Amino acid sequence: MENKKRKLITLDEFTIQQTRKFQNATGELSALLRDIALACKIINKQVNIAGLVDILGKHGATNVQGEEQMKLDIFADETLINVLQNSAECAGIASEENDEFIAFQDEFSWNSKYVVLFDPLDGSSNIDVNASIGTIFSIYKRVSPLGSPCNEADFLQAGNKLMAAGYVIYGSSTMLVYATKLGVNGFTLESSIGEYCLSHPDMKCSEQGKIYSLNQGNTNKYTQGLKDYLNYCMEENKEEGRPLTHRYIGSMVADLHRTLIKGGIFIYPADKKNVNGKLRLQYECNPMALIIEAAGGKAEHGSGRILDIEPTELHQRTPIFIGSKNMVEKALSFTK
Ligand code: P6P
Repeated sequence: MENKKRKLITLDEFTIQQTRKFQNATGELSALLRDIALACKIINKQVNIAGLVDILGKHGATNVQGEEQMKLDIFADETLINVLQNSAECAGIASEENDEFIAFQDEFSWNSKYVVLFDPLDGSSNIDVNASIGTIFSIYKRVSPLGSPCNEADFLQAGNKLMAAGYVIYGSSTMLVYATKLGVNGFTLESSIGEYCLSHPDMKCSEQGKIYSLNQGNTNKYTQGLKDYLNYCMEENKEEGRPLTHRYIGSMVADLHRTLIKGGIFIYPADKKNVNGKLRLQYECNPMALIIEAAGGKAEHGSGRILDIEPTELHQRTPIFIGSKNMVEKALSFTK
């Protein structure tokens, strides 16, 4: 019999196949991923036509971080909230764009097993210059009792309790990448059929890379150890393949997606201005840390794993050194 042509595997088909690997899985996590994927298809449509409709530019408000909200930020946030509110699997959400978490107040949601945290449109300051931006999400199983609204404890779980995490990057193509303890898989949106199709099975972050990524404009605020590491990256050493290449898009999703695909290290350290770093733990650093660790990389805050941080506040920040295992270890040997 002739070989069957390789069939397109959609996100739904893939997550259902994955569910079968867990004995007592019920398919609820697959359904939740499908809901998030739907919300991001809706966001993707707006992102792609952002230049044509009056959705560019500033919304005229600031979020809990004091950052100016872009109109697309708000659209993305509201889209995710609306879709997840109607999901059978989500009890509530927390978002970069909202000061407090939102516990959905209907009996159906009270019996839902999961909560979702997200940065609805990371890198949104890049929207007007058409650079890649993205949605980042974390999925936790509730610790609060079913049959009642979710509560703060559900949203303050350490990253090592994550059930799944992922991102959608709105770039030259739209890709959804998500991780569970089974590994990391990437899906490219085939717009003509409206399906995310498996394009990057079993993604791995190489142990070594040639790219370092951080905002070098902040160098005068960095510690001496980090300055020494930057000099090491820029030093000529042919045997060790240096100088390294510097790439920085200023959009975490885009910088981390490149790091996952090509290897490298991404750093957003603490500095004199951002004493705890700039990036948020619960919906930027933890989800990316799960993905990179599940792909064989490393994600540290300077003296331990990002995923082991016990959160105390919803919007707390953390320094982050993330990417190829050997590069993270080398960087930390300078900064510790
Ligand atoms: P800086 C975008 O605003 C963001 O939150 C991340 O996506 C990105 O990695 C970082 O901030 C860029 O920060 O200070 O270099 O502009």
